[in-house]
Amino acid sequence: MEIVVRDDAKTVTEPKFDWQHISYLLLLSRAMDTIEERDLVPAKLVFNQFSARGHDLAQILLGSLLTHPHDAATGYYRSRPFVLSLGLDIEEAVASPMAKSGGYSDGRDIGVVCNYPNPERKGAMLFPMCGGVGAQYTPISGWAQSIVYHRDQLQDASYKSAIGLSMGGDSSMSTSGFWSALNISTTHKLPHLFYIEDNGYGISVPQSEQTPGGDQVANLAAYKHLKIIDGDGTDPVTAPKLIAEAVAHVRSGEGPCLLRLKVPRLCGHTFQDTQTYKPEVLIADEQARDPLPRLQGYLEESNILSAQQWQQLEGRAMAEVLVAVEAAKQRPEPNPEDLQRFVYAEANTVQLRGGLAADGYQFPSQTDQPKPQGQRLNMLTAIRKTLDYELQSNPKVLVFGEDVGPKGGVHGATLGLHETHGQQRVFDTSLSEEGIIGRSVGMALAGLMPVPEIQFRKYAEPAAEQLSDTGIMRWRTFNQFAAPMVVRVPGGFAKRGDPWHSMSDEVEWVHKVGWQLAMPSNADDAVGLLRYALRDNNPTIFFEHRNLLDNSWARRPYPGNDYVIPFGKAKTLLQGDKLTLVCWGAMVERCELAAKTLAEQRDQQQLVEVIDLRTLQPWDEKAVLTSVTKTGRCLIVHEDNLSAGFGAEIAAVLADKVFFDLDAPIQRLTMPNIPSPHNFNLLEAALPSASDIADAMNNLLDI
Ligand SMILES: Cc1ncc(C[n+]2csc(CCOP(=O)(O)OP(=O)(O)O)c2C)c(N)n1
Repeated sequence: MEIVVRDDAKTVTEPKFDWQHISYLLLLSRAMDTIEERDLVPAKLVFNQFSARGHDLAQILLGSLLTHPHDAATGYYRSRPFVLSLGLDIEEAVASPMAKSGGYSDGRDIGVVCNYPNPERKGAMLFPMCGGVGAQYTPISGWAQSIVYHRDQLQDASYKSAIGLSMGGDSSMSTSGFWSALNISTTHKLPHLFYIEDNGYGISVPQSEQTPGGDQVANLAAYKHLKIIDGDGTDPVTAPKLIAEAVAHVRSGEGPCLLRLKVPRLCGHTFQDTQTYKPEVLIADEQARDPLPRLQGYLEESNILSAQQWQQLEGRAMAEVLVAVEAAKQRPEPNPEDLQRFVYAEANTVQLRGGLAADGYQFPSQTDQPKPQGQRLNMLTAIRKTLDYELQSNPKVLVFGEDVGPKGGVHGATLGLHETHGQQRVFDTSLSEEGIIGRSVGMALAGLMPVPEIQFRKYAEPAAEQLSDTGIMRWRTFNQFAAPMVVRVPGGFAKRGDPWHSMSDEVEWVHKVGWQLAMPSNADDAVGLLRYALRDNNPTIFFEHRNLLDNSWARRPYPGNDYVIPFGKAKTLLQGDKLTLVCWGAMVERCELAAKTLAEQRDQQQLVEVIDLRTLQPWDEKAVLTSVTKTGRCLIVHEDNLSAGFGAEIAAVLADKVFFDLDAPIQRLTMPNIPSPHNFNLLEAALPSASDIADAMNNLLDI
C-alpha cells in the first residue's frame, strides 16, 4: 500500500488539460445550479436540486481523462459536472430534472439520477445511477473484471488500458457496497478507480460518525493492492496532477486506486437544506475554498485565460443554459400511454447498452420440442449439463458465486465446470451477495451473460438493493440500458427445513419489477427454462428447489442441447373436468399424487386438471383461466406462506375474470405464516401434504 499526498506535485508529469473547455464546463455547471436554484425550484419546475458547487472542478478534470472507448463510470446525485464532461447534452441535462419527455429517462427518474449510454463509445459511458448511496461501487468491480475478461479471455486488444470509475461522497464509504467492491477489486487487482469526493458530511452527519477518528481513508492504510492518492480537490495546480496520476495508475494495469480529494460542499445537501448544523466558521472556510475563483485566478496568472476570455465563457455558458431551459420548457410532457413500456424487453426495440442483444449476439438454433435421450437425470445434473453446454457454446457466459469454483457449489450444480472452463469463466467469489449481484450488473452492461449463484434463497437478502435496481433499469432509463442475467437461487425445504436455508418466498421476485421468475419442478423443465433464460434479454431468477435436486420423481431424460421452454407456458400434467389444481416447484409432485389418488378413490378419470405453472413471472394466466372456466373449481397449492403469497394473486385474477364460472370458492393450501421448521414432523405439519391436498379437493368437489 502506498499513500501519496502531493502538494508540490512537481514530480508528476504535467497532464494536458484543455483549460478553456474545462472552464467552460465548470461555468456551465454553475449556470445550471444557479438557474435551478433561482428560477426553476421556486417555480416548482424542479423538485430535487443537488448543487455540485465545490465538487465540480475536480469532477470535470477527472471526466476529461476518461477517453478510452471501454471506460465506464458510476456516479451519484452530485455528479452532473462529471457527466457534462463526458458529453451530456445541455438541454437533456436541464430537461430531465424538470421531468420532461425525452432525455435519459423520459420523465421517469429524478433528473440528477442520470445515465449516459454513449453508444458510439466516444469515451466513457455512465451506468444508470441509483438513488441508493453505496449502490454505485460493486457494478464497477464487475465492469473492471469484464475489461480483463474481454482483454485476456476473449482476446480483444481494444480493452487494453480501459478502466472503471466509481464516484461517491465520503459517507458512501460506510456502505456495504463500498466495502464489497473494495474487496473484490483489490483482491483481483482490477482496473478500478475509486474516487471519493470528501466534503466531510453525509447530509448533516460528520465523518467522525462514520469511522473511528473521522478519516476513512487514513484507516485504509493497511489495505493490500490499493494505491491511495489523497489531496485537495480545489487546487487548480495540484488537483489535475493527482487526478492524472490516479487515472494513469489504474490504466497501467497495476491495480485499483483510491483517489480521495477534499472538496467543499458550498450549498446545503439539497436546495432545501439550510446547513444549520454546520458552524459558521466552517461555512466561511468552505466558501474560501471555492475552486472556481481559484481556477480563474490561476489561469489568468498563468496567461492561459484572460479575465476577458473568462467573462466571455461565463456569458456563453449562462446564455446556453437559458436557451436550453426555454427549449426544455417547451418539451411535451411524457406520454402516459408509454408508462408501462420497457419493464421488459420489447421485440425489435433493443436497448443501447447491456446484455448480449445490444451487441447483436447470435445463438445456436433452438427448439421447444424435446428430444429425450439417455437415462433419466436428476435435476442437479440436468442443470449442470445445461450450464456446461451454454458455457461451451457461448464465450460470454460466466458462472460464479460462493464455492461455485473448484468445489463445484455446495449443492454440486457446478461440479467439474471450473475444471472444464477455467478460472476466468467459473469461479468463486467473496462472501458478499451485494458484490455477487452488483458485479453481475457491471458484467451485463459490459455485454456478458453473468450467471451468479446465490447459495441459498434467504441469502439473496444482502443483495436486495442490487436486485431491485437491476430489475427497474430498463424502465427507468426508457430502454437505454438493461442488465440481463440469470441468478440461480437454490431454496425451499430439503430433507429438513429451517428458517435460513429453506425459505421459499418466491413471490418477492414476482413483485420486484422487471424480473422473470422460473421455478421448475423437474429435470426436463429445468433444462428448457434455464436455457431460455440464458439466451433471453431480461434478467431472470432461476429458483432451484432443494427438494427436487436429487428427487427421483423429478428425474427425466435430457431433452437436448437445443431445447428451450419459452416463459409463461404452463404444463398440464393431468386433464380433468371437475377441479383445477394449480401448483409449481416442489408442490407439483404432491399435487400430482393427490390428484391420482383422488381419481382412484372416486373411481373417476378426468377429475382434476393439474397445472404446473413452471414460471411465475410471466405466469400462464390463459391456461389457468381456461381450465377454471371448464372446471368451475380451483385449488392453489404453494410452499410459500399464505398471506400475499403468489396464490393470492392467482385467486384475485380468477375472482376478477371468471367469477361467474365458479361453482365453489377459490381456495389456497399453503404453509402457514411461519418460517420453515427444522424438526421433520414440524416441517411435514407445516407443508401441504398429498393427503392435505386430496382432503382440500374432496371438500371443494363436495360443494
Ligand atoms: C442507502 C441510502 N441510505 C440513505 C440515503 C439518503 N441519503 C441521500 S444522500 C445521503 C448522504 C450521502 O453523503 P455522501 O456520500 O458523503 O455524499 P455527499 O452528499 O456528501 O456528496 C443520504 C444519507 C440514500 N440515498 N441511500
